[in-house]
Amino acid sequence: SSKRYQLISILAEQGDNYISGQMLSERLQISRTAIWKHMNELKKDGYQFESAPKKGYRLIKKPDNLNESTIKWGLKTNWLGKQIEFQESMTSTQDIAHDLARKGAAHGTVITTNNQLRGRGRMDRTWHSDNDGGIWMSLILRPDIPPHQASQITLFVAVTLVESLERHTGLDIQIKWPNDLFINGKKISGILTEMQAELESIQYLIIGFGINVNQSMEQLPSEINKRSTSLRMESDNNWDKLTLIQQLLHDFEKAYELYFETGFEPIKQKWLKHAYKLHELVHVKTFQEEYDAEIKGIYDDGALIVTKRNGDDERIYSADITW
Ligand code: BTX
Repeated sequence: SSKRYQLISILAEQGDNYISGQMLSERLQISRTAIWKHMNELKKDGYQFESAPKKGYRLIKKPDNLNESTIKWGLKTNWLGKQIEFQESMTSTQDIAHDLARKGAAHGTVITTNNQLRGRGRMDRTWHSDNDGGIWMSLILRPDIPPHQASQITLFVAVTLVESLERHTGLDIQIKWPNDLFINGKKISGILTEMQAELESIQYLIIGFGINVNQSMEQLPSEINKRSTSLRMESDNNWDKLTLIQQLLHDFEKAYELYFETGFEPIKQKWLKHAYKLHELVHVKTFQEEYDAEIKGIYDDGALIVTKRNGDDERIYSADITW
């Protein structure tokens, strides 16, 4: 309930200080008995409170498992994650997100789970996520942009995830067009952008991303474990998913606002800074043809620009790039 989250955030604001039951009751506009009931529910989630006569209450411990309230507690965003849908297990956060968005879920709604039974990538490929080693998340966004601008958003998301993950883990991360993140030549994350749009306007975007966080090599399926990796494998550190999620959401919100202020150019520059195989020869496979070409950059509409062997530049909107 929203009163419960308000209660947690008020207590969190106080830090080590006590706040009186009277004060809580005034700020939340509920009775002291109701507050006490909410606290009992929160204890079941792993929160611990301390109470002292004449002083009131303070929060002394928050649970470290992932759920709606632990993600919200200490989340420093203004609109991203005000609504969070969490379940221990989901078919795919994308599917749940589409469902919620159709029913009118707000811009900034976050859907996340500890494991997906049918995680998917582009073109119905499987995204292996039936374990709690990763972050599996979808965001519902309702930007006021024309549908053709949505491909910029995919590149924006890639840049934002890279910068956030680099900042908090210290690792070096590259972007493989259009939507994969790589560390040391291995895939660590994939991004899937889906949208519901009319001719002129976007109804909603669903940004899905999966990040391998704490899996060991053995925990990744054998079909992919030579080509993929996790933050833990690259850093010898077990990462706290809850903290990473809160940092990601906070960084994402800031970057999103900045993108709408400054436009695509800064994103493009950052993208190029992190581009994997820039100016190198790769193999391009589109629906129509296959050829070798050199990666030259990206275009404002999100297309990849490659230079073919005969010197011609080509803009690519949909393709698999390999080497
Ligand atoms: P993609 O089609 O570019 O990549 C899918 C390919 O990546 C697979 O065919 C496989 O080779 C490889 N792969 C599968 N699982 C993993 C993994 N865990 N780590 C590394 N490589 C893998 C990329 O699609 C977009 C993926 C988006 C996933 C998120 S998770 C939250 C949301 N819900 C959902 O169902 N999908 C998105």
